[in-house]
Amino acid sequence: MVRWDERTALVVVDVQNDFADPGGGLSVTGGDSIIPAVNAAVAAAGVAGAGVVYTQDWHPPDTPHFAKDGGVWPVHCVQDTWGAEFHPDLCMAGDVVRKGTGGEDGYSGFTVRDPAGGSPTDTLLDSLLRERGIETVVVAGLATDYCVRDTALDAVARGFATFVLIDAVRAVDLHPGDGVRALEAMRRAGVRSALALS
Ligand code: VGL
Ligand code: ZN
Repeated sequence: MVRWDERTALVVVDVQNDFADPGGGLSVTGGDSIIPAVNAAVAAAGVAGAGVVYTQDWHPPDTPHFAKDGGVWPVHCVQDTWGAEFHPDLCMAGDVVRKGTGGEDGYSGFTVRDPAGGSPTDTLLDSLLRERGIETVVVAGLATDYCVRDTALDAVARGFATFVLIDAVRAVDLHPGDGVRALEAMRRAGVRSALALS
């Protein structure tokens, strides 16, 4: 059970058209079905004075993140396109942290990786949480087996008490079972599971 308070922040990961809409460039099966649960968490956080931060995958048209440029993914979340916009049903009530803006690779909301050297640099997420005195991070969004997993693992590694809302995440499941394995990896690292809807 998450106890929402001023020292807790909900991090909503990449609930953007390309992931959440069935017609999106990297559509996650059932991606849009999590939105009511995500919105319930946004509302619960708001009532309790907890923070809400939204991450936004924000790629340039050419990036080694994409298969056409040597990476693994179909083109998705290109800056200033429909696919990169937040899903229209998502309740917005907080700051946005963009990632991948300069063509960097990586999945976590906390870091991006230089596509050449692979060395990580921080996004604004960590400083945003720390300047508000956040101690607990609650993660929801897309996708369980990539950006949700890496964001939750980074949160726990950075010393935040960390929860994942299992009814407010969905997996890409490129290989069957990836989502389940990601939840297991999070659990092993000390991430606790909770429900957005109860
Ligand atoms: C993501 C693959 C590529 C995600 C982002 O948000 O989980 N997955 N870019
Ligand atoms: Zn991406």
